[in-house]
Amino acid sequence: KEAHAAEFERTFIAIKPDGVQRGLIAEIISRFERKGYKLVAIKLVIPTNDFAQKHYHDLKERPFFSGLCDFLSSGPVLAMVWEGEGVIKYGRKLIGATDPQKSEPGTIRGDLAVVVGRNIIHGSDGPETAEEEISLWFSPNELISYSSNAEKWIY
Ligand code: RTP
Repeated sequence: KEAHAAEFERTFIAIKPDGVQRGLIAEIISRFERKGYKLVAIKLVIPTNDFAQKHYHDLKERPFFSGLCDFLSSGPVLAMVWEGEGVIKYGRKLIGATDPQKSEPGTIRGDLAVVVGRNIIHGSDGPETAEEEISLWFSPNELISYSSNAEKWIY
């Protein structure tokens, strides 16, 4: 039972329009699934530019901000919430460094992306942003709590 509190850690993961259009949804989901994390919310959405600006509000002052928001709102984004012990930090590890030129082989960006402006996936960078991003993208009733027999193998 104690394990449940740890499992309850949740992070927001989004496959950006380039990842969706390149047909990488299954590949990316499969890496989180095989690791042993649990999918608790998922939907395909085309965010408005306003919404993209909200999502990236921390980067408002950066020179690439408007291009980034235009890009995020340019097509379908697969928004997800993944749950499990250490999922925020380890999710970032599965994803790899922001710049695909620097991400290690074996990571999602290292294996599947080339340039920083088209790095196919987003993952929350800490507990506060995870909470903030989950509540921006999902309403509480879209987050599914469930247990399965496999749970005895998920720590
Ligand atoms: P993410 O949240 O997407 O995992 O990325 P991050 O925190 O590692 O990187 P951050 O600095 O928050 O940047 C967010 C996204 O902005 C785009 N970016 N473009 N020089 C550029 O053109 C540039 N730098 C960053 C990337 O798509 C990055 O994921």
